[in-house]
Amino acid sequence: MTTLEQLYQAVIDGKNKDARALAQRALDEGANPGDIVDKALVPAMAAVGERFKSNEIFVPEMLVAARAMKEAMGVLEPRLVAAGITPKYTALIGTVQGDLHDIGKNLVAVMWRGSNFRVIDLGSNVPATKFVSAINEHRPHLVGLSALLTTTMPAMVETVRAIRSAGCPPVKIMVGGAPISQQFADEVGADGFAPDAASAAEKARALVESA
Ligand code: B1M
Repeated sequence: MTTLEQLYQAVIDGKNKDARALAQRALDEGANPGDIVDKALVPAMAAVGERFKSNEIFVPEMLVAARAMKEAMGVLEPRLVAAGITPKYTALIGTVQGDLHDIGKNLVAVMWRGSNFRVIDLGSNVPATKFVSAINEHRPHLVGLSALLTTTMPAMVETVRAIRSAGCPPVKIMVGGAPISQQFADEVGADGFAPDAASAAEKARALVESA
Protein backbone atom coordinates (compact mmCIF):
# COMPACT_ATOMS: atom_id res chain seq x y z
CA MET A 1 0.00 0.00 0.00
CA THR A 2 1.21 3.53 -0.70
CA THR A 3 1.52 6.03 2.15
CA LEU A 4 -1.64 7.81 0.98
CA GLU A 5 -3.56 4.52 0.95
CA GLN A 6 -2.32 3.78 4.47
CA LEU A 7 -3.35 7.26 5.60
CA TYR A 8 -6.82 6.78 4.06
CA GLN A 9 -7.19 3.53 6.01
CA ALA A 10 -5.82 5.01 9.27
CA VAL A 11 -8.48 7.75 9.19
CA ILE A 12 -11.27 5.25 8.52
CA ASP A 13 -9.97 3.08 11.38
CA GLY A 14 -9.69 6.12 13.67
CA LYS A 15 -5.97 5.56 14.33
CA ASN A 16 -5.03 9.13 15.14
CA LYS A 17 -1.32 8.61 15.94
CA ASP A 18 -0.87 6.62 12.72
CA ALA A 19 -2.77 9.27 10.78
CA ARG A 20 -0.45 11.98 12.07
CA ALA A 21 2.68 9.93 11.36
CA LEU A 22 1.49 8.93 7.89
CA ALA A 23 0.61 12.52 6.97
CA GLN A 24 4.14 13.50 8.02
CA ARG A 25 5.62 10.59 6.05
CA ALA A 26 3.65 11.58 2.94
CA LEU A 27 5.06 15.11 3.23
CA ASP A 28 8.59 13.72 3.76
CA GLU A 29 8.15 11.62 0.62
CA GLY A 30 7.40 14.82 -1.29
CA ALA A 31 3.61 14.61 -1.58
CA ASN A 32 1.79 17.88 -2.14
CA PRO A 33 -0.20 18.78 1.04
CA GLY A 34 -3.30 19.61 -1.06
CA ASP A 35 -3.09 16.17 -2.71
CA ILE A 36 -2.83 14.49 0.69
CA VAL A 37 -6.12 16.18 1.67
CA ASP A 38 -7.84 15.47 -1.65
CA LYS A 39 -6.57 11.92 -2.22
CA ALA A 40 -6.55 10.52 1.33
CA LEU A 41 -8.42 12.59 3.94
CA VAL A 42 -11.50 13.73 1.98
CA PRO A 43 -12.14 10.26 0.45
CA ALA A 44 -11.63 8.66 3.89
CA MET A 45 -14.25 10.91 5.50
CA ALA A 46 -16.57 10.31 2.53
CA ALA A 47 -16.19 6.54 3.09
CA VAL A 48 -16.85 7.01 6.81
CA GLY A 49 -19.98 9.01 5.94
CA GLU A 50 -21.24 6.24 3.63
CA ARG A 51 -20.74 3.60 6.33
CA PHE A 52 -22.55 5.81 8.85
CA LYS A 53 -25.44 6.28 6.43
CA SER A 54 -25.78 2.54 5.89
CA ASN A 55 -25.58 1.85 9.67
CA GLU A 56 -22.31 -0.08 9.34
CA ILE A 57 -20.78 2.31 11.90
CA PHE A 58 -22.27 4.67 14.49
CA VAL A 59 -21.55 8.06 16.12
CA PRO A 60 -18.52 6.93 18.22
CA GLU A 61 -16.67 5.45 15.21
CA MET A 62 -17.42 8.57 13.22
CA LEU A 63 -16.04 10.82 15.96
CA VAL A 64 -12.90 8.68 16.24
CA ALA A 65 -12.36 8.94 12.47
CA ALA A 66 -12.89 12.70 12.69
CA ARG A 67 -10.25 12.90 15.41
CA ALA A 68 -7.78 11.00 13.20
CA MET A 69 -8.50 13.38 10.33
CA LYS A 70 -7.90 16.32 12.67
CA GLU A 71 -4.53 14.88 13.74
CA ALA A 72 -3.44 14.53 10.12
CA MET A 73 -4.69 18.05 9.38
CA GLY A 74 -2.55 19.34 12.27
CA VAL A 75 0.53 18.25 10.32
CA LEU A 76 -0.75 19.50 6.97
CA GLU A 77 -2.28 22.84 7.91
CA PRO A 78 0.96 24.85 8.32
CA ARG A 79 2.09 23.55 4.91
CA LEU A 80 -1.28 24.31 3.31
CA VAL A 81 -1.24 27.84 4.71
CA ALA A 82 2.38 28.38 3.60
CA ALA A 83 1.43 27.20 0.09
CA GLY A 84 -1.60 29.51 0.07
CA ILE A 85 -3.94 26.50 -0.24
CA THR A 86 -7.16 27.19 1.63
CA PRO A 87 -10.55 25.52 1.31
CA LYS A 88 -12.52 26.87 -1.62
CA TYR A 89 -15.78 27.19 0.32
CA THR A 90 -16.72 28.61 3.72
CA ALA A 91 -19.69 27.47 5.77
CA LEU A 92 -21.27 28.68 8.99
CA ILE A 93 -23.17 26.30 11.21
CA GLY A 94 -25.13 26.53 14.45
CA THR A 95 -28.03 25.12 16.42
CA VAL A 96 -30.90 27.59 16.54
CA GLN A 97 -31.96 29.67 19.51
CA GLY A 98 -33.44 27.79 22.46
CA ASP A 99 -31.83 24.50 21.44
CA LEU A 100 -28.79 23.12 23.25
CA HIS A 101 -28.40 19.89 21.25
CA ASP A 102 -25.11 20.00 19.40
CA ILE A 103 -23.94 16.42 18.79
CA GLY A 104 -25.58 16.11 15.35
CA LYS A 105 -24.55 19.64 14.40
CA ASN A 106 -20.95 18.83 15.36
CA LEU A 107 -21.03 15.73 13.16
CA VAL A 108 -22.27 17.78 10.23
CA ALA A 109 -19.43 20.26 10.84
CA VAL A 110 -16.95 17.37 10.86
CA MET A 111 -18.26 16.03 7.56
CA TRP A 112 -18.18 19.49 6.00
CA ARG A 113 -14.56 19.90 7.11
CA GLY A 114 -13.90 16.44 5.72
CA SER A 115 -15.26 17.70 2.40
CA ASN A 116 -12.71 20.51 2.51
CA PHE A 117 -14.97 23.33 3.67
CA ARG A 118 -13.73 25.98 6.10
CA VAL A 119 -16.35 25.70 8.83
CA ILE A 120 -17.13 28.40 11.38
CA ASP A 121 -19.12 26.84 14.19
CA LEU A 122 -21.34 29.32 16.05
CA GLY A 123 -22.27 26.71 18.66
CA SER A 124 -25.74 26.03 20.02
CA ASN A 125 -28.60 28.28 21.18
CA VAL A 126 -27.68 30.78 18.45
CA PRO A 127 -30.04 33.75 17.97
CA ALA A 128 -31.08 34.72 14.43
CA THR A 129 -29.27 38.06 14.84
CA LYS A 130 -25.99 36.23 15.50
CA PHE A 131 -26.37 34.20 12.28
CA VAL A 132 -27.03 37.43 10.38
CA SER A 133 -24.02 39.27 11.80
CA ALA A 134 -21.76 36.23 11.24
CA ILE A 135 -22.90 36.01 7.59
CA ASN A 136 -22.09 39.69 7.13
CA GLU A 137 -18.70 39.22 8.77
CA HIS A 138 -17.54 35.96 7.13
CA ARG A 139 -19.52 36.02 3.84
CA PRO A 140 -19.91 32.21 3.76
CA HIS A 141 -21.16 30.24 0.76
CA LEU A 142 -23.37 28.12 3.00
CA VAL A 143 -25.10 28.41 6.34
CA GLY A 144 -26.37 25.37 8.22
CA LEU A 145 -29.13 25.46 10.84
CA SER A 146 -29.73 22.54 13.16
CA ALA A 147 -32.73 21.94 15.44
CA LEU A 148 -33.53 18.88 17.56
CA LEU A 149 -36.68 20.04 19.32
CA THR A 150 -40.10 20.50 17.81
CA THR A 151 -40.31 23.56 20.07
CA THR A 152 -37.31 25.17 18.36
CA MET A 153 -38.53 24.62 14.81
CA PRO A 154 -40.14 28.12 14.91
CA ALA A 155 -36.69 29.55 15.74
CA MET A 156 -35.46 27.93 12.52
CA VAL A 157 -38.29 29.60 10.58
CA GLU A 158 -37.38 32.91 12.23
CA THR A 159 -33.67 32.47 11.44
CA VAL A 160 -34.27 31.72 7.75
CA ARG A 161 -36.59 34.72 7.55
CA ALA A 162 -34.04 36.98 9.29
CA ILE A 163 -31.23 35.89 6.93
CA ARG A 164 -33.41 36.38 3.84
CA SER A 165 -34.73 39.78 4.89
CA ALA A 166 -31.54 41.30 6.34
CA GLY A 167 -29.93 42.03 2.97
CA CYS A 168 -27.11 39.59 3.74
CA PRO A 169 -24.62 38.62 1.01
CA PRO A 170 -26.09 35.72 -1.06
CA VAL A 171 -25.83 32.47 0.88
CA LYS A 172 -27.29 28.99 0.57
CA ILE A 173 -29.20 27.79 3.62
CA MET A 174 -29.31 24.13 4.68
CA VAL A 175 -31.49 22.88 7.52
CA GLY A 176 -31.47 19.60 9.40
CA GLY A 177 -32.05 17.81 12.66
CA ALA A 178 -34.29 15.00 13.87
CA PRO A 179 -37.68 16.80 13.53
CA ILE A 180 -36.78 18.49 10.21
CA SER A 181 -37.96 17.18 6.84
CA GLN A 182 -37.64 18.13 3.19
CA GLN A 183 -41.21 19.39 3.34
CA PHE A 184 -40.36 21.69 6.27
CA ALA A 185 -37.24 22.92 4.46
CA ASP A 186 -39.37 23.78 1.42
CA GLU A 187 -41.96 25.53 3.57
CA VAL A 188 -39.39 27.76 5.31
CA GLY A 189 -37.61 28.60 2.06
CA ALA A 190 -34.32 26.82 2.81
CA ASP A 191 -32.19 25.78 -0.17
CA GLY A 192 -31.52 22.31 1.13
CA PHE A 193 -32.19 19.65 3.71
CA ALA A 194 -30.17 16.60 4.72
CA PRO A 195 -31.30 13.78 6.99
CA ASP A 196 -27.82 12.91 8.29
CA ALA A 197 -24.25 14.16 8.40
CA ALA A 198 -23.02 12.17 5.40
CA SER A 199 -25.86 13.41 3.19
CA ALA A 200 -25.22 16.92 4.55
CA ALA A 201 -21.71 16.80 3.08
CA GLU A 202 -22.98 15.67 -0.34
CA LYS A 203 -25.76 18.26 -0.27
CA ALA A 204 -23.36 21.03 0.78
CA ARG A 205 -21.12 20.46 -2.23
CA ALA A 206 -24.09 20.26 -4.56
CA LEU A 207 -25.50 23.55 -3.21
CA VAL A 208 -22.28 25.56 -3.39
CA GLU A 209 -21.27 24.13 -6.77
CA SER A 210 -24.66 25.01 -8.25
CA ALA A 211 -24.48 28.62 -7.01
CO1 B1M B 1 -32.65 16.09 24.41
N1 B1M B 1 -34.30 15.68 23.47
N2 B1M B 1 -33.61 17.44 25.50
N3 B1M B 1 -30.97 16.33 25.33
N4 B1M B 1 -32.06 14.57 23.50
C1 B1M B 1 -34.22 14.71 22.38
C2 B1M B 1 -33.94 15.40 21.05
C3 B1M B 1 -35.65 14.03 22.45
C4 B1M B 1 -36.11 13.41 21.12
C5 B1M B 1 -35.66 12.99 23.60
C6 B1M B 1 -37.02 12.35 23.80
O1 B1M B 1 -37.88 12.92 24.40
N5 B1M B 1 -37.20 11.15 23.27
C7 B1M B 1 -36.54 15.22 22.95
C8 B1M B 1 -37.14 16.10 21.85
C9 B1M B 1 -38.61 15.85 21.67
C10 B1M B 1 -39.14 16.72 20.59
O2 B1M B 1 -38.98 17.89 20.58
N6 B1M B 1 -39.80 16.07 19.65
C11 B1M B 1 -35.55 15.97 23.81
C12 B1M B 1 -35.92 16.87 24.85
C13 B1M B 1 -37.42 16.99 25.10
C14 B1M B 1 -34.98 17.59 25.61
C15 B1M B 1 -35.27 18.57 26.75
C16 B1M B 1 -36.43 19.53 26.54
C17 B1M B 1 -35.45 17.71 28.01
C18 B1M B 1 -35.83 18.49 29.24
O3 B1M B 1 -35.03 19.23 29.74
N7 B1M B 1 -37.07 18.30 29.62
C19 B1M B 1 -33.92 19.32 26.88
C20 B1M B 1 -33.91 20.56 25.97
C21 B1M B 1 -32.69 21.40 26.22
C22 B1M B 1 -32.58 22.45 25.15
O4 B1M B 1 -32.09 22.16 24.08
N8 B1M B 1 -33.06 23.64 25.44
C23 B1M B 1 -32.97 18.30 26.35
C24 B1M B 1 -31.65 18.22 26.73
C25 B1M B 1 -30.72 17.29 26.28
C26 B1M B 1 -29.31 17.17 26.80
C27 B1M B 1 -28.65 18.51 27.10
C28 B1M B 1 -29.36 16.33 28.06
C29 B1M B 1 -28.62 16.32 25.67
C30 B1M B 1 -27.93 17.17 24.57
C31 B1M B 1 -26.43 17.18 24.73
C32 B1M B 1 -25.79 17.81 23.54
O5 B1M B 1 -26.25 17.79 22.41
N9 B1M B 1 -24.62 18.40 23.81
C33 B1M B 1 -29.82 15.64 25.02
C34 B1M B 1 -29.74 14.51 24.18
C35 B1M B 1 -28.37 13.85 24.08
C36 B1M B 1 -30.85 13.99 23.49
C37 B1M B 1 -30.95 12.70 22.65
C38 B1M B 1 -30.93 11.54 23.66
C39 B1M B 1 -29.88 12.46 21.62
C40 B1M B 1 -29.71 13.59 20.60
C41 B1M B 1 -28.46 13.31 19.78
O6 B1M B 1 -27.43 13.85 20.03
N10 B1M B 1 -28.57 12.35 18.83
C42 B1M B 1 -32.36 12.87 21.94
C43 B1M B 1 -33.15 11.56 21.84
C44 B1M B 1 -32.70 10.71 20.69
O7 B1M B 1 -32.42 11.22 19.60
N11 B1M B 1 -32.60 9.46 20.92
C45 B1M B 1 -32.96 13.98 22.68
C46 B1M B 1 -27.42 11.89 18.05
C47 B1M B 1 -27.16 12.82 16.87
C48 B1M B 1 -25.99 12.29 16.06
O8 B1M B 1 -28.31 12.80 16.05
O9 B1M B 1 -28.83 15.19 16.60
O10 B1M B 1 -30.43 13.79 15.18
P1 B1M B 1 -29.05 14.14 15.60
O11 B1M B 1 -28.23 14.60 14.31
C49 B1M B 1 -28.24 13.88 13.10
C50 B1M B 1 -29.34 14.32 12.13
O12 B1M B 1 -30.48 14.85 12.77
C51 B1M B 1 -28.65 15.26 11.20
O13 B1M B 1 -27.33 14.77 11.14
C52 B1M B 1 -26.95 14.29 12.42
C53 B1M B 1 -25.94 13.18 12.25
O14 B1M B 1 -26.35 12.20 11.35
N12 B1M B 1 -28.56 16.69 11.49
C54 B1M B 1 -28.40 17.57 10.46
C55 B1M B 1 -28.50 17.38 12.64
N13 B1M B 1 -28.34 18.68 12.41
C56 B1M B 1 -28.25 18.83 11.07
C57 B1M B 1 -28.05 19.97 10.29
C58 B1M B 1 -27.99 19.82 8.90
C59 B1M B 1 -28.16 18.56 8.30
C60 B1M B 1 -28.35 17.43 9.07
O15 B1M B 1 -27.80 20.83 8.04
C61 B1M B 1 -27.36 22.06 8.54
